[in-house]
Amino acid sequence: MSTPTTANPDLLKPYRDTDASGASLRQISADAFYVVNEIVTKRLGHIPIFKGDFHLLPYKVQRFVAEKAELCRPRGIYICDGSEHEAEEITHKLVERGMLTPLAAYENNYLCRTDPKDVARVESKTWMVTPDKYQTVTHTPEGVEPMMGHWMPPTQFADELDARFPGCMAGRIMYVIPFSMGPLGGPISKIGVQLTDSNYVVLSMRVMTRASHEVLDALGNNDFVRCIHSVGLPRPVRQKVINHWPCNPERVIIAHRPAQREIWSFGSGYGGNSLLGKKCFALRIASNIARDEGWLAEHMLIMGVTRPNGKEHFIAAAFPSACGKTNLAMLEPTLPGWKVRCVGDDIAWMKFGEDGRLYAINPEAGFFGVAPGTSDKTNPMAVATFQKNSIFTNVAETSEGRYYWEGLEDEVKDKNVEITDWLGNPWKLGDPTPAAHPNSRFCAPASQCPIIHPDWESPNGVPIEAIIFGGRRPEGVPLVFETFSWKHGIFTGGCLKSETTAAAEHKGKSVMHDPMAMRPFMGYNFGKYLEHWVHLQKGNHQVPKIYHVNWFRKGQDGKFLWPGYGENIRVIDWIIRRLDGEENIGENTAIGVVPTKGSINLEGLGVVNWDELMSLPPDYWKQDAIEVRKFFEEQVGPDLPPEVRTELDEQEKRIANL
Ligand code: GTP
Ligand code: SPV
Ligand code: MN
Repeated sequence: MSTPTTANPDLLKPYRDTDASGASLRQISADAFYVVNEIVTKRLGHIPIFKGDFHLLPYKVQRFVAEKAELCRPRGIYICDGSEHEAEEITHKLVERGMLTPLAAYENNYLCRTDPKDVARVESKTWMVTPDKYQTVTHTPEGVEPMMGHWMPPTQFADELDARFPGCMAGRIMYVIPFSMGPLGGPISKIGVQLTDSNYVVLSMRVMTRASHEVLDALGNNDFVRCIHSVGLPRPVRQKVINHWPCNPERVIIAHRPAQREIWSFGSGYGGNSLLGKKCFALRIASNIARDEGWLAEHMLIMGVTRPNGKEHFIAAAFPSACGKTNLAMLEPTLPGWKVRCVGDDIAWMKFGEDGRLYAINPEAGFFGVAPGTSDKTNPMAVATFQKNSIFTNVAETSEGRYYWEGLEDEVKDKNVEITDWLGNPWKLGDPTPAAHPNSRFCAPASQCPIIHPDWESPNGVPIEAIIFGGRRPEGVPLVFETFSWKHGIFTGGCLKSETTAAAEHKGKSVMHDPMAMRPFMGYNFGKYLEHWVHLQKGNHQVPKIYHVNWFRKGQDGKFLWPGYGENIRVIDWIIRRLDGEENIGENTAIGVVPTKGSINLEGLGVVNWDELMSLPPDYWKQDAIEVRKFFEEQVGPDLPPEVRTELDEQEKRIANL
């Protein structure tokens, strides 16, 4: 491994250095640049480059890598090129080490088991670092903890970093992953560089983002989002490493500096904690960029729905984590003549075009989907997607080399097949503990989805006509309703609530506020966020109609009242007919326009209790109105935009008359 001593002559020219917000543009002379570059390469001199050519990196990336390498002290640096060969090499190593197990029944599918203490996002340890507290959180009364966003002052952040990152990669390799969120070079796309000491993260980022060497060429002198991730367990390791999964659960921190477009993650290797392109970049950081630039970064799926008449409509939908986005995005319609194609299953970046329509791209390149509940019956398209080149984390495994989880009971042909649960213990059908962790996930390339939309990589995106909000609401909330206006839709999104799921650390099932399905992902003051939405209705902007759905209402017997999954096309049909201007299929209620009896096609469904499914129990809604008022007063308070406050007041009056 050669030790670089001189600077790359190509780089010996003046360059423009912008801070991430573009605020301070300063010029550095060639001389000054030479000095800086000398320092950078000298620093790096002690750390070998295992792969890639450091000198071919754009200068800003060199400086980023060198600084962080100096801080984290890895035993070597590996610059990823995103190639197949690279993935094979890393996979091979992980199989040898026992971190990945090939699932022999498929092509290039692998199982990974984490340390059981590292299985989900950790909301309580996720922070936004801003000089002013109220850039991050709303003004809440004394003693009321803000629910949306966690603020950390910069001074504390510096201490927290100092206590964790120096030397944190000792004995490990620091991988450098250049990646693009969105099609490379697209007008809405953005570039990031993630440093990580987890090779599992490298393999997953390859699937979830467009990670390649071309990203560096496209980057040039432009800025990029800086992502620094460490499992937080330098070698030699003192504690026992479980399942070959290094992590440091007691010391987890996931911190964002939005002004610097920078993400620091320590201690966890799983999901949104470590695949920093996903929630950290594409939601928390991107929502800040979006606010500055006048667009939206949202926790939404994007689907194209073609009706029997051949006309296609694009819809975006925001549901909280583990509430059905992946399933809706890949829905297999039960109604004849309908076709659904998937653009994205988790995140949408949306920007108004010159024609006034709202265009959405999926910034991701893969699906990191909830495994339990996914089957040929519920989501055959997801199943088809992950038959090859996929990583399964914390699922169970059969002796035939297949994956297994709750929901696949009927698909196990040989009932005597041996199953090993996610913890590595023998498990039998009917055992009381779950075979797979409830937040176990598949990680699969979106391009493998049989119904991926032909325009899913269109750099300009697809035009959105409707936005749907929804959550798990076991009682009171009808299957579907249309909101009265853009502003009423924003208010309704702001009221979003859902039963908690295993996607985060919350224990037990309780209905929690999850406004706009963004509570865990809010990148700045929620009141300002609502204001940003409100102000998008201007000029020639054709704002989408906004709907609310609830697949999860339960009857007296505790069972779901609605069959869900592929049958949800019936609700989409109603929504599209409304978009088309069919007035007589809806009736005004206190909370919005609810389907008139019989206006949703239920043909062939068997018994559906329409009245129970669609009713608005007055007692429930009066109680809810009090709670919603309290939520907005306490949690948003003076930051609540007047337009949304008006909606709150008016809905309260309507509900009082129920
Ligand atoms: P994240 O990836 O965490 O953002 O989740 P998601 O919103 O994409 O949720 P997903 O589609 O993975 O669904 C989560 C769980 O809800 C799975 O176990 C599904 O089987 C279940 N689910 C999805 N759609 C429906 C539905 O229409 N009805 C019912 N009853 N369950 C559903
Ligand atoms: C979610 O929790 O909404 C997810 C999974 O999509 S994670 O990437 O872990 O955030
Ligand atoms: Mn999600």
